[in-house]
Amino acid sequence: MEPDTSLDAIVIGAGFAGIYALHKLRNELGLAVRCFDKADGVGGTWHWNRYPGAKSDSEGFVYRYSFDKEMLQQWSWTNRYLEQAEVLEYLNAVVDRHDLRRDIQLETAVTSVRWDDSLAQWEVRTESSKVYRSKYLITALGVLSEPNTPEIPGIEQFSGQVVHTSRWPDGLEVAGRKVGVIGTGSTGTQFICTAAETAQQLTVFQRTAQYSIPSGNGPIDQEYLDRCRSNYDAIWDQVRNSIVGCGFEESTVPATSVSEAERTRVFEESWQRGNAFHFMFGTFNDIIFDPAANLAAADFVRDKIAAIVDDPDTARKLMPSGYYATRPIANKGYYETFNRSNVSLVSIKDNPITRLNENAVVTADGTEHEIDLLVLATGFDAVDGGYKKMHLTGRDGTPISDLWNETTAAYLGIATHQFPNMFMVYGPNSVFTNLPPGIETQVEWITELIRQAETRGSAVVEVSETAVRAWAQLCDDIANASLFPKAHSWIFGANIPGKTSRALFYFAGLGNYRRVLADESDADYPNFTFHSDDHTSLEREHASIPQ
Ligand code: FAD
Ligand code: NA7
Repeated sequence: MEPDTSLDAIVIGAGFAGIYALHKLRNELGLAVRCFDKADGVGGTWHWNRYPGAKSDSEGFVYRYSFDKEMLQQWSWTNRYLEQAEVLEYLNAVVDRHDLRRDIQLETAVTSVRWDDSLAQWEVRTESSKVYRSKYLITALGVLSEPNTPEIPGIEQFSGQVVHTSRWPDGLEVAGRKVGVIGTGSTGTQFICTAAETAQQLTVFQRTAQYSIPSGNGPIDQEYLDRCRSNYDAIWDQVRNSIVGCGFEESTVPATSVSEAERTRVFEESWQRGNAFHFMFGTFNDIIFDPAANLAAADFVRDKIAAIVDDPDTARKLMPSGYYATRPIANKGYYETFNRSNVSLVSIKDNPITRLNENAVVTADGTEHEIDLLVLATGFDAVDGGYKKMHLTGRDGTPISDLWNETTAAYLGIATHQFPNMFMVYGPNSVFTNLPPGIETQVEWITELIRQAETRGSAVVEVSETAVRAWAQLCDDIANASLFPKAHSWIFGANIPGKTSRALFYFAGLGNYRRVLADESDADYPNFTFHSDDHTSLEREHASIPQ
């Protein structure tokens, strides 16, 4: 089949990142762009994750794009946090407003991508064996897109349904059913709170107890919307200069600098206010750095669990014991849910699952926990999962999985050596933040880099290996100065058996991250090489400055 050579850029993924990349590259730079997604609708995360209770845990006023000022004034939402359907509707509206749908090709899984050095182009092959070539490749594959599905012995004997939360089929109801759920991360806890309301019986299989902070979710009114709308310039300014980009000022006060009574007062105020990011970053500034501060926050949550949960044994099982240092989890009434008579908790740390039989989950103590629906809220092969799944090869046929075998890394989370003209949105080592402002930051920066390449008539833009390694090291160093690596979680790849655990994010905050990006572009991209149009000579127009 003849390749389609009509495109300047190919975007893979039609979530927040891919939609914006298509808009910037096509509508602003005037490139010929096509966006592929294997899903049958746009929206990425919000297309795939339709489980009961799916919602944002960033507050709605900052879980959106900032670029479309008119839309910020017009678009409404109903609760402090956004329901899955609301985000999906919003993203579809963005696609239509900016006339993007005609260049989005759905139900198109990209199965292999190859850099062709002789043509200085990317060759993209889809599941239906169609081949496309383009100068630029934007991978917007999503940090939480590739499901982690554990193998459970006996699954083939189970007569009920097994479903991963990120592949929830339309129309699947939990009402009146005997539901088992494995996983108590952000997803599992959201599902548990909602499913408990209608399931006949909900059995929660918990491996690691989590710190769940009240979200404070509830309806918002017109006054709230008006306040957001009239303050948006200031809101985005604050977000872009903050650490986690969640729309509140991070604290500058160490927990260890105040009395125990004052600490308790501040934690209580945040607990009542709601928002898990606020509890971790808005109360004190040392919770993820200082073990004593972390212990104070953790003890506060444990005391709450003891006070909320009626059954002492259930309360004991729900109490987390390690550092409070995973991505914060927020729910409305998570611990309260375990006081319901139709909800039971099984600690599979103490009593592991051994197998499924025809109608039950069997645990090591021999108990058969009867269910007819098993929900896997077991998370994702985060950040690089989608890259490794796609057969992606760079210069000299180097597979990305080989390049990342030792160190999964990308300079600024955006580019890696051996993969010229390929720009990742939220590749490894991107900034740890509320994602939409992080995504906008990256897409805007990538757009400017491509604009530069086009203005210079460059055929190839490539980052130096030195820069990639130095950035990954910096991300490790920053992470290692915090308590984050001490908790077992997907933000270090530690949730996937066999995956090397290392910093998959830059933890110094959005404000600092944006300054690093600005320094790179203001200094005329010292860590990138722009090769001339005569790609065979690979003549350097631009010297790379090793760090
Ligand atoms: P995605 O939305 O994941 O989109 C990636 C797309 O790429 C997918 O549609 C996928 O089908 C497609 N794709 C991947 N590989 C291929 C391929 N080979 N071929 C074709 N298509 C491909 N973040 C926050 O900041 N705040 C929140 O409150 C929040 N809540 C979340 C709740 C849930 C349940 C989940 C799972 C994630 C949440 N996140 C949250 C993270 C969320 O993923 C991001 O906020 C954001 O939606 C990511 O957008 P994206 O475009 O980068 O990736
Ligand atoms: P997470 O945070 O990775 O949580 C996954 C959960 O599933 C967690 O409780 C895991 O326990 C559990 N898990 C994973 N594998 C197994 C196996 N094999 N057996 C038992 N339990 C298992 O994913 P989420 O989807 O909840 O959240 C990801 C992000 O999405 C989140 O941060 C938001 O941004 C939205 P463990 O803790 O590993 O013991």
